[in-house]
Amino acid sequence: MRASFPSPRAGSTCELALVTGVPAFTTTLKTGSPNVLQPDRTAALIAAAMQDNRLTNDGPLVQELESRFAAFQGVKHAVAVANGTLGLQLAAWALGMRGDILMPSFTFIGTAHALAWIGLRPVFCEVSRDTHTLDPQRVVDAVTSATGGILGVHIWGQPCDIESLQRIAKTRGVPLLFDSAHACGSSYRSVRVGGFGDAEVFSLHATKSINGLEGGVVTTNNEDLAERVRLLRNFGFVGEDAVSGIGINAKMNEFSAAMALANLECYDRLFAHDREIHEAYRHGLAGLDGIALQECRPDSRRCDHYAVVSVSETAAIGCEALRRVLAAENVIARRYFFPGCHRLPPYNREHRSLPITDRLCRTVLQLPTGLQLTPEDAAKIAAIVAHACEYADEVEAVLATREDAR
Ligand code: T4K
Repeated sequence: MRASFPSPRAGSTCELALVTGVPAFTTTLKTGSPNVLQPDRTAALIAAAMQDNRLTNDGPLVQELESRFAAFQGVKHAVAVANGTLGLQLAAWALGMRGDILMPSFTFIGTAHALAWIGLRPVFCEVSRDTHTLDPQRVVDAVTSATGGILGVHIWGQPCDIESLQRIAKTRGVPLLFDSAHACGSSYRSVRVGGFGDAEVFSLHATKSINGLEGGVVTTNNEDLAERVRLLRNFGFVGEDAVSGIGINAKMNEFSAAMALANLECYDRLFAHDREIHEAYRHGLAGLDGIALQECRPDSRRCDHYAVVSVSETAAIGCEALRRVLAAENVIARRYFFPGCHRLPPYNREHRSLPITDRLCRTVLQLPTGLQLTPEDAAKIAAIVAHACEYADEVEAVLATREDAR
């Protein structure tokens, strides 16, 4: 193994695994690694569901999850669905969204795909460089007669500038939907997200803070809208053999609900743990030129499930080089959402100039969080980043050798 690594420069004191071949962590730490907070409780709930032979189709665990989730997010209605993507589609459909939907490009490709799949046209607007969420002024600039809705994304759990987006949507008379896939537990001006705009959509994917294997929740304070989403998620059935109209299968199953319920019960533990992880990263990265942990807007409180680091042009090391340094240490950092939806097919057929989005895609890196690591591990990762900055020249030289060898 060791032979595949270049010899450290004579006299070098660089201790990075990229150079020495000896990783700092023996277990791989992954950005997005699922958290299972109560395995025994989850297993017991699943066993009971099997015992009762109640597995899906609006079962008791799904109903329990809906009522607990609504209480948790402080919203009147929560409709559980099979995943966040379907949740976005159902909500957009139920809201009667048509034509062009103004949304950020700086998001998971699934956000754009969800709209395009049901015949809507994502129109990408620029985001704010500080919050990474839609820049309201750019939304105003992008409105045309074809605009049929606005989709804000609370990226990294950071709530959008909700008040401004609500004002724009109201003035233009278009529906406002929030992709809250990352935002379980986040709040805006002391109010938990979930009841803003016309509806919000959460993801309970295994990689999210509340893990339901796969899953999503549509939330709203509008009873009629919630009812429409309920009908849509179950083929439009209003009785055993009558339908209200077109519908689809977007039902959550009981196993997913069991996992999500058990995790939701212990959310505070994960929330507090991730806060400590953030603190360790913040402390360890402080003082590094051009490298900083992304902070929450002062008017919001964010769940800290994502640890987002910006690696700007003034940093000693580049974002991709840093990702590779960390990978050699068994730390899997991610470059969400490189290269940006507007640069991926089919959306790249239209040219959109989004310099802030492009820059974020180039310079933003996500680090591991969750129960897989301790705050001490996070401090160690931050120390690796600092060490990589110190030995940036050596890192670049090693990476160049690797490229040559390909
Ligand atoms: N809107 C936004 C803003 C979103 O971020 C998402 C989803 C959606 C909408 C759509 O919601 P859903 O329809 O998904 O409910 C993940 C997820 O698949 C996706 O849900 C998520 N966003 C997206 C940001 O990330 P990857 O590509 O990161 O997953 P993957 O397989 O690389 O897993 C991450 C790491 O965790 C890997 O190192 C492997 C590890 N892992 C993963 C799973 C699933 C495990 O160790 N065990 C596991 O079971 O996509």
